[in-house]
Amino acid sequence: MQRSALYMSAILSLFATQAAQAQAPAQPAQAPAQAPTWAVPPESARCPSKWGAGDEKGSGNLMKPAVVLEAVKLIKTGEVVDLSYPLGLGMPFFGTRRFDVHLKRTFMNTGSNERGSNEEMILSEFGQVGTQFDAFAHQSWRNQHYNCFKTDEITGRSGFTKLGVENAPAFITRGVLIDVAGFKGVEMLGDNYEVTVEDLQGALKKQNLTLKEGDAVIVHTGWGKLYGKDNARYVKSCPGLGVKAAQWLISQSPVLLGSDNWPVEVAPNPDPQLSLPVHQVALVVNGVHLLENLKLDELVAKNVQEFAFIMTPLKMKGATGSTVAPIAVR
Ligand code: UVW
Repeated sequence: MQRSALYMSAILSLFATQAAQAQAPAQPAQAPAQAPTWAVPPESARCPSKWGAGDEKGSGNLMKPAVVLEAVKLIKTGEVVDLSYPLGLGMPFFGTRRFDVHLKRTFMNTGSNERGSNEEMILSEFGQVGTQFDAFAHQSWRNQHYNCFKTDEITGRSGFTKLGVENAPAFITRGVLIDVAGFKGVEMLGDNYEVTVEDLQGALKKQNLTLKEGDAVIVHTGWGKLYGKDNARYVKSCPGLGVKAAQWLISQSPVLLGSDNWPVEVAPNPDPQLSLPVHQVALVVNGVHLLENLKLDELVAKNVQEFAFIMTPLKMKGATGSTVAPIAVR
């Protein structure tokens, strides 16, 4: 009897400790040694966005007929270069993402012509696998997204009710490849090399190009050499844009920022207190889309640095992004 009372009291005290821990505010794992190198600006500096209160298109607003007409002038030979990887076995995944294809094999239809039909069921995060385009629903600062939409006010059982990828336009614009790896004289930048403003400006100068409003700006790091070949290393870290480099590019008013790595930005960030801050700089603070896992080898091999960039994200209502198949045409 006495023993069971002691047992009960031990269990109750364990529950009490767990309940107290659950209620306690989350504490940082360790006290930061110094202030972080970047923080999300206050609401007053972010909202309303430069495209107005309630805007859901962000940089998509830059896709205007004049931009399309300028882009098609870059098409001289009609050569098309694919900028995406096939979706399927062997592609690298971030975290628990997946892409499972279940073939629904031949169904023989009735009729003398013996028509066979095949189709498939795919279980996947269509918004966030393969060559992928990030919409503004994808990232937040705490409970706030681009233009200060609040996560808990724009989410439903079947997706986001605001900022979903269906708000993105079809992109037909000038594409500019900034070959940072080439500028640095390497095939591939180091595993966590931070691309700087000087790298971008130096590469553009070497390429004799300047950026224009509405450009699809694509940064070549060479990291794509690992895609499908050493996936473990590909997703463990990557060279890419630092915060200042992303801010400088965004100050040039691009329609999107893309790269041949999985997050566009350097990962992990050199500041150990920050988790993928360029995702917030672009998607949350400035409303600029990101384009990840681009296949740039052919573009680089052919020395194509200015081209017509064409891409239409899938109109998945309320999705955080879209797997895409962009092309460069020259
Ligand atoms: C992350 O959240 C890491 O997503 P992605 O880099 O695919 O945008």
